[in-house]
Amino acid sequence: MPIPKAELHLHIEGTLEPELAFALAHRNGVDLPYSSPEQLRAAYAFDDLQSFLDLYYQLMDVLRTEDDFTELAEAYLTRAAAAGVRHAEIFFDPQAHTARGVELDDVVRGLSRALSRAGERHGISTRLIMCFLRDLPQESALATFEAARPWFGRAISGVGLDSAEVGHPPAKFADVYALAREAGLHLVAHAGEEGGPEYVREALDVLGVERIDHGIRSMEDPELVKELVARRVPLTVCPFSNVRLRCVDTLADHPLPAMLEAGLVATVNSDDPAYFGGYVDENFAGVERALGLTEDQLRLLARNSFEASFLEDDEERRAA
Ligand code: ES4
Ligand code: ZN
Repeated sequence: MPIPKAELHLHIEGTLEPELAFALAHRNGVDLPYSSPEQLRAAYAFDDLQSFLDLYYQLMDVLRTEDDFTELAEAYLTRAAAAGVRHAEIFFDPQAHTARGVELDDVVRGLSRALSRAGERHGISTRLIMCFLRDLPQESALATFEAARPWFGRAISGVGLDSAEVGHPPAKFADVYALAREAGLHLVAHAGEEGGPEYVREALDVLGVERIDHGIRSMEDPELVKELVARRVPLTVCPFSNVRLRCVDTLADHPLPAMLEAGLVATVNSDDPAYFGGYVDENFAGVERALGLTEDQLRLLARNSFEASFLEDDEERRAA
Protein backbone atom coordinates (compact mmCIF):
# COMPACT_ATOMS: atom_id res chain seq x y z
CA MET A 1 0.00 0.00 0.00
CA PRO A 2 1.45 3.39 -0.94
CA ILE A 3 1.82 5.84 1.93
CA PRO A 4 -1.28 8.10 2.36
CA LYS A 5 -0.53 11.59 1.10
CA ALA A 6 -2.00 14.85 -0.17
CA GLU A 7 -1.09 16.08 -3.63
CA LEU A 8 -0.88 19.88 -3.67
CA HIS A 9 0.86 20.72 -6.94
CA LEU A 10 -0.93 19.15 -9.87
CA HIS A 11 -2.07 20.85 -13.09
CA ILE A 12 -5.10 18.93 -14.30
CA GLU A 13 -4.22 19.80 -17.91
CA GLY A 14 -0.82 18.18 -17.26
CA THR A 15 -2.50 14.83 -16.60
CA LEU A 16 -3.62 14.56 -20.24
CA GLU A 17 -2.07 11.26 -21.35
CA PRO A 18 -1.34 10.82 -25.09
CA GLU A 19 -3.99 8.08 -25.43
CA LEU A 20 -6.74 10.30 -23.99
CA ALA A 21 -5.49 13.24 -26.10
CA PHE A 22 -5.94 11.13 -29.25
CA ALA A 23 -9.37 9.87 -28.15
CA LEU A 24 -10.57 13.43 -27.44
CA ALA A 25 -9.02 14.74 -30.68
CA HIS A 26 -10.98 12.12 -32.61
CA ARG A 27 -14.23 12.83 -30.75
CA ASN A 28 -13.90 16.60 -31.22
CA GLY A 29 -12.56 16.60 -34.79
CA VAL A 30 -9.25 18.18 -33.77
CA ASP A 31 -6.19 17.51 -35.94
CA LEU A 32 -3.08 16.66 -33.94
CA PRO A 33 0.30 17.06 -35.68
CA TYR A 34 1.33 13.56 -34.47
CA SER A 35 0.42 10.21 -36.00
CA SER A 36 0.06 8.18 -32.80
CA PRO A 37 0.19 8.39 -29.00
CA GLU A 38 3.65 6.78 -29.18
CA GLN A 39 4.91 9.46 -31.56
CA LEU A 40 3.45 12.16 -29.34
CA ARG A 41 5.09 10.67 -26.25
CA ALA A 42 8.42 10.65 -28.10
CA ALA A 43 8.11 14.47 -28.43
CA TYR A 44 8.25 14.83 -24.61
CA ALA A 45 11.88 15.90 -24.44
CA PHE A 46 12.15 19.40 -23.05
CA ASP A 47 14.95 21.97 -22.87
CA ASP A 48 13.29 24.24 -20.33
CA LEU A 49 9.92 25.39 -18.99
CA GLN A 50 8.93 27.22 -22.19
CA SER A 51 9.55 24.24 -24.49
CA PHE A 52 7.22 22.19 -22.27
CA LEU A 53 4.59 24.94 -22.10
CA ASP A 54 4.47 25.16 -25.91
CA LEU A 55 3.41 21.51 -26.16
CA TYR A 56 1.17 21.68 -23.06
CA TYR A 57 -0.87 24.56 -24.51
CA GLN A 58 -1.00 22.97 -27.97
CA LEU A 59 -2.31 19.63 -26.71
CA MET A 60 -4.95 21.28 -24.53
CA ASP A 61 -6.85 22.15 -27.69
CA VAL A 62 -8.43 18.67 -27.61
CA LEU A 63 -10.31 19.66 -24.41
CA ARG A 64 -13.56 21.22 -25.61
CA THR A 65 -16.63 20.11 -23.66
CA GLU A 66 -17.72 19.80 -20.06
CA ASP A 67 -17.53 15.99 -20.45
CA ASP A 68 -13.92 16.23 -21.68
CA PHE A 69 -12.92 17.93 -18.44
CA THR A 70 -14.82 15.36 -16.38
CA GLU A 71 -13.08 12.51 -18.20
CA LEU A 72 -9.67 14.14 -17.77
CA ALA A 73 -10.12 14.65 -14.03
CA GLU A 74 -11.65 11.21 -13.46
CA ALA A 75 -8.64 9.56 -15.09
CA TYR A 76 -6.30 11.55 -12.83
CA LEU A 77 -8.27 10.87 -9.64
CA THR A 78 -8.44 7.12 -10.34
CA ARG A 79 -4.66 7.05 -10.84
CA ALA A 80 -4.13 9.29 -7.79
CA ALA A 81 -6.20 6.94 -5.58
CA ALA A 82 -3.86 4.09 -6.57
CA ALA A 83 -0.91 6.36 -5.68
CA GLY A 84 -2.20 6.72 -2.10
CA VAL A 85 -3.55 10.26 -2.60
CA ARG A 86 -6.26 10.95 0.01
CA HIS A 87 -6.57 14.65 -0.74
CA ALA A 88 -5.80 16.61 -3.93
CA GLU A 89 -5.61 20.37 -4.46
CA ILE A 90 -5.86 20.68 -8.22
CA PHE A 91 -4.75 23.58 -10.43
CA PHE A 92 -6.45 24.54 -13.65
CA ASP A 93 -5.67 27.29 -16.17
CA PRO A 94 -8.95 29.05 -17.04
CA GLN A 95 -7.35 31.51 -19.47
CA ALA A 96 -5.86 28.69 -21.54
CA HIS A 97 -9.42 27.50 -22.20
CA THR A 98 -11.41 30.72 -22.46
CA ALA A 99 -8.84 32.06 -24.96
CA ARG A 100 -9.84 29.14 -27.24
CA GLY A 101 -13.55 29.79 -26.89
CA VAL A 102 -14.27 27.22 -24.15
CA GLU A 103 -16.61 28.65 -21.52
CA LEU A 104 -15.28 28.96 -17.97
CA ASP A 105 -18.52 27.44 -16.63
CA ASP A 106 -18.03 24.31 -18.77
CA VAL A 107 -14.51 23.87 -17.41
CA VAL A 108 -15.53 24.35 -13.78
CA ARG A 109 -18.68 22.23 -14.05
CA GLY A 110 -16.82 19.42 -15.81
CA LEU A 111 -14.00 19.34 -13.27
CA SER A 112 -16.35 19.70 -10.27
CA ARG A 113 -18.40 16.70 -11.35
CA ALA A 114 -15.29 14.50 -11.41
CA LEU A 115 -14.14 15.88 -8.05
CA SER A 116 -17.40 15.15 -6.29
CA ARG A 117 -17.51 11.64 -7.79
CA ALA A 118 -13.95 11.02 -6.54
CA GLY A 119 -15.21 11.62 -3.01
CA GLU A 120 -17.82 8.90 -3.45
CA ARG A 121 -15.70 6.45 -5.49
CA HIS A 122 -12.25 6.80 -3.99
CA GLY A 123 -12.74 8.66 -0.70
CA ILE A 124 -10.49 11.44 -1.99
CA SER A 125 -11.22 14.98 -0.81
CA THR A 126 -10.41 17.76 -3.24
CA ARG A 127 -10.04 21.48 -3.79
CA LEU A 128 -9.76 23.45 -7.04
CA ILE A 129 -7.28 26.30 -7.45
CA MET A 130 -7.51 28.53 -10.49
CA CYS A 131 -4.19 29.77 -11.80
CA PHE A 132 -3.49 32.98 -13.64
CA LEU A 133 -1.11 32.78 -16.61
CA ARG A 134 1.71 35.11 -15.60
CA ASP A 135 2.85 35.72 -19.19
CA LEU A 136 -0.50 37.42 -19.89
CA PRO A 137 -1.26 40.96 -18.62
CA GLN A 138 -2.82 41.41 -15.17
CA GLU A 139 -5.93 42.82 -16.91
CA SER A 140 -6.64 39.34 -18.30
CA ALA A 141 -6.23 37.83 -14.82
CA LEU A 142 -8.63 40.46 -13.42
CA ALA A 143 -11.25 39.66 -16.07
CA THR A 144 -10.89 35.93 -15.34
CA PHE A 145 -11.16 36.59 -11.61
CA GLU A 146 -14.44 38.51 -12.05
CA ALA A 147 -15.88 35.85 -14.38
CA ALA A 148 -15.12 33.15 -11.79
CA ARG A 149 -16.66 35.01 -8.81
CA PRO A 150 -19.87 32.94 -8.77
CA TRP A 151 -17.73 29.84 -8.06
CA PHE A 152 -15.72 31.27 -5.16
CA GLY A 153 -16.04 29.42 -1.88
CA ARG A 154 -17.93 26.66 -3.69
CA ALA A 155 -16.07 25.00 -6.58
CA ILE A 156 -13.03 27.30 -6.39
CA SER A 157 -11.02 27.53 -3.15
CA GLY A 158 -7.96 29.48 -4.19
CA VAL A 159 -5.85 31.25 -6.79
CA GLY A 160 -2.38 30.45 -8.09
CA LEU A 161 0.12 31.79 -10.60
CA ASP A 162 1.79 29.67 -13.28
CA SER A 163 3.27 29.56 -16.80
CA ALA A 164 6.49 31.31 -17.96
CA GLU A 165 8.14 32.65 -14.80
CA VAL A 166 11.23 34.65 -15.78
CA GLY A 167 10.31 38.22 -16.74
CA HIS A 168 6.90 37.94 -15.05
CA PRO A 169 7.53 38.63 -11.36
CA PRO A 170 4.79 38.06 -8.77
CA ALA A 171 4.32 41.81 -8.16
CA LYS A 172 2.77 42.10 -11.63
CA PHE A 173 -0.32 40.43 -10.05
CA ALA A 174 -0.53 42.42 -6.80
CA ASP A 175 -4.00 43.84 -7.55
CA VAL A 176 -5.71 40.58 -8.44
CA TYR A 177 -4.17 38.84 -5.39
CA ALA A 178 -5.45 41.67 -3.16
CA LEU A 179 -8.95 41.06 -4.54
CA ALA A 180 -8.60 37.30 -4.08
CA ARG A 181 -7.60 37.86 -0.45
CA GLU A 182 -10.66 40.10 0.09
CA ALA A 183 -12.82 37.38 -1.47
CA GLY A 184 -11.56 34.93 1.20
CA LEU A 185 -9.69 32.69 -1.24
CA HIS A 186 -6.51 30.77 -0.49
CA LEU A 187 -3.39 32.20 -2.16
CA VAL A 188 -0.47 30.27 -3.69
CA ALA A 189 2.01 31.03 -6.50
CA HIS A 190 4.71 29.30 -8.51
CA ALA A 191 8.04 30.92 -7.63
CA GLY A 192 11.67 29.90 -7.60
CA GLU A 193 11.28 27.24 -10.29
CA GLU A 194 13.26 28.92 -13.09
CA GLY A 195 13.16 32.34 -11.44
CA GLY A 196 15.48 33.26 -8.59
CA PRO A 197 14.83 33.47 -4.84
CA GLU A 198 13.76 37.11 -5.25
CA TYR A 199 10.54 35.81 -6.89
CA VAL A 200 9.83 33.71 -3.80
CA ARG A 201 10.43 36.74 -1.57
CA GLU A 202 8.08 38.83 -3.70
CA ALA A 203 5.35 36.15 -3.71
CA LEU A 204 5.47 36.19 0.11
CA ASP A 205 5.79 39.93 0.66
CA VAL A 206 3.73 41.40 -2.18
CA LEU A 207 1.13 38.69 -2.90
CA GLY A 208 0.94 37.31 0.65
CA VAL A 209 0.81 33.68 -0.48
CA GLU A 210 0.35 30.84 2.02
CA ARG A 211 2.42 28.33 0.02
CA ILE A 212 5.12 28.45 -2.62
CA ASP A 213 4.89 26.13 -5.63
CA HIS A 214 8.36 24.72 -6.44
CA GLY A 215 10.49 27.19 -4.47
CA ILE A 216 13.64 25.12 -5.02
CA ARG A 217 15.76 28.21 -5.78
CA SER A 218 14.95 29.54 -2.29
CA MET A 219 17.97 27.48 -1.27
CA GLU A 220 20.22 30.15 -2.84
CA ASP A 221 19.17 32.68 -0.17
CA PRO A 222 19.86 31.57 3.43
CA GLU A 223 17.90 34.49 4.93
CA LEU A 224 14.85 33.54 2.88
CA VAL A 225 15.17 29.89 3.95
CA LYS A 226 15.32 31.02 7.58
CA GLU A 227 12.08 32.95 7.17
CA LEU A 228 10.27 30.13 5.31
CA VAL A 229 11.29 27.74 8.10
CA ALA A 230 10.28 30.12 10.91
CA ARG A 231 6.89 30.83 9.33
CA ARG A 232 6.39 27.20 8.26
CA VAL A 233 5.55 28.27 4.70
CA PRO A 234 5.18 25.03 2.71
CA LEU A 235 6.99 24.43 -0.60
CA THR A 236 5.29 22.08 -3.08
CA VAL A 237 8.31 20.44 -4.70
CA CYS A 238 8.05 18.44 -7.95
CA PRO A 239 11.22 16.35 -8.41
CA PHE A 240 10.50 14.73 -11.81
CA SER A 241 9.36 18.08 -13.21
CA ASN A 242 12.55 19.80 -12.07
CA VAL A 243 14.69 17.20 -13.86
CA ARG A 244 12.61 17.09 -17.07
CA LEU A 245 12.58 20.91 -17.35
CA ARG A 246 16.29 21.00 -16.53
CA CYS A 247 15.95 23.10 -13.40
CA VAL A 248 18.02 20.34 -11.75
CA ASP A 249 20.62 18.19 -13.61
CA THR A 250 19.59 14.77 -12.33
CA LEU A 251 17.34 13.39 -9.60
CA ALA A 252 20.45 12.58 -7.56
CA ASP A 253 21.29 16.33 -7.58
CA HIS A 254 17.87 17.43 -6.34
CA PRO A 255 17.95 19.81 -3.33
CA LEU A 256 15.07 18.00 -1.56
CA PRO A 257 17.26 16.40 1.16
CA ALA A 258 18.93 19.75 1.85
CA MET A 259 15.49 21.38 2.04
CA LEU A 260 14.33 18.84 4.64
CA GLU A 261 17.56 19.22 6.58
CA ALA A 262 17.07 22.99 6.63
CA GLY A 263 13.67 22.41 8.27
CA LEU A 264 11.55 23.55 5.33
CA VAL A 265 7.99 22.20 5.10
CA ALA A 266 8.62 20.52 1.75
CA THR A 267 6.15 18.22 0.01
CA VAL A 268 6.52 15.95 -3.04
CA ASN A 269 4.14 16.33 -5.98
CA SER A 270 3.86 15.40 -9.66
CA ASP A 271 3.14 18.79 -11.38
CA ASP A 272 2.31 17.51 -14.91
CA PRO A 273 2.60 13.73 -14.55
CA ALA A 274 1.60 12.84 -18.13
CA TYR A 275 4.58 14.86 -19.38
CA PHE A 276 7.24 14.36 -16.73
CA GLY A 277 7.46 10.60 -16.38
CA GLY A 278 5.38 9.74 -13.36
CA TYR A 279 2.60 10.28 -10.84
CA VAL A 280 3.16 11.24 -7.21
CA ASP A 281 3.87 7.66 -6.00
CA GLU A 282 6.54 7.43 -8.72
CA ASN A 283 8.02 10.77 -7.60
CA PHE A 284 8.21 9.38 -4.04
CA ALA A 285 9.85 6.16 -5.28
CA GLY A 286 12.25 8.18 -7.47
CA VAL A 287 13.52 10.40 -4.65
CA GLU A 288 13.74 7.43 -2.31
CA ARG A 289 15.94 5.61 -4.82
CA ALA A 290 18.04 8.47 -6.21
CA LEU A 291 18.47 10.44 -2.99
CA GLY A 292 18.44 7.60 -0.49
CA LEU A 293 15.66 9.14 1.57
CA THR A 294 14.94 7.24 4.76
CA GLU A 295 11.57 5.84 5.82
CA ASP A 296 11.36 8.69 8.37
CA GLN A 297 11.97 11.31 5.66
CA LEU A 298 9.27 9.78 3.42
CA ARG A 299 6.85 9.83 6.35
CA LEU A 300 7.78 13.45 7.06
CA LEU A 301 7.04 14.36 3.42
CA ALA A 302 3.62 12.71 3.68
CA ARG A 303 2.91 14.41 7.01
CA ASN A 304 3.99 17.76 5.57
CA SER A 305 1.55 17.30 2.67
CA PHE A 306 -1.43 17.19 5.04
CA GLU A 307 -0.13 20.07 7.17
CA ALA A 308 0.45 22.13 4.01
CA SER A 309 -3.04 21.40 2.65
CA PHE A 310 -6.07 23.64 2.98
CA LEU A 311 -7.93 20.98 4.96
CA GLU A 312 -9.20 21.97 8.40
CA ASP A 313 -7.62 20.11 11.34
CA ASP A 314 -10.47 17.61 11.74
CA GLU A 315 -10.61 16.89 7.99
CA GLU A 316 -6.82 16.54 7.98
CA ARG A 317 -6.91 13.84 10.66
CA ARG A 318 -9.59 11.92 8.77
CA ALA A 319 -7.71 12.13 5.44
CA ALA A 320 -4.30 11.11 6.82
C1 ES4 B 1 3.77 24.30 -15.16
CL1 ES4 B 1 5.97 22.94 -14.41
C2 ES4 B 1 5.05 24.37 -14.61
N1 ES4 B 1 5.59 25.56 -14.31
C3 ES4 B 1 4.89 26.66 -14.53
N2 ES4 B 1 3.66 26.66 -15.05
C4 ES4 B 1 3.10 25.49 -15.36
N3 ES4 B 1 1.91 25.18 -15.88
C5 ES4 B 1 1.83 23.86 -16.00
N4 ES4 B 1 2.97 23.30 -15.57
ZN1 ZN C 1 3.38 23.63 -11.59
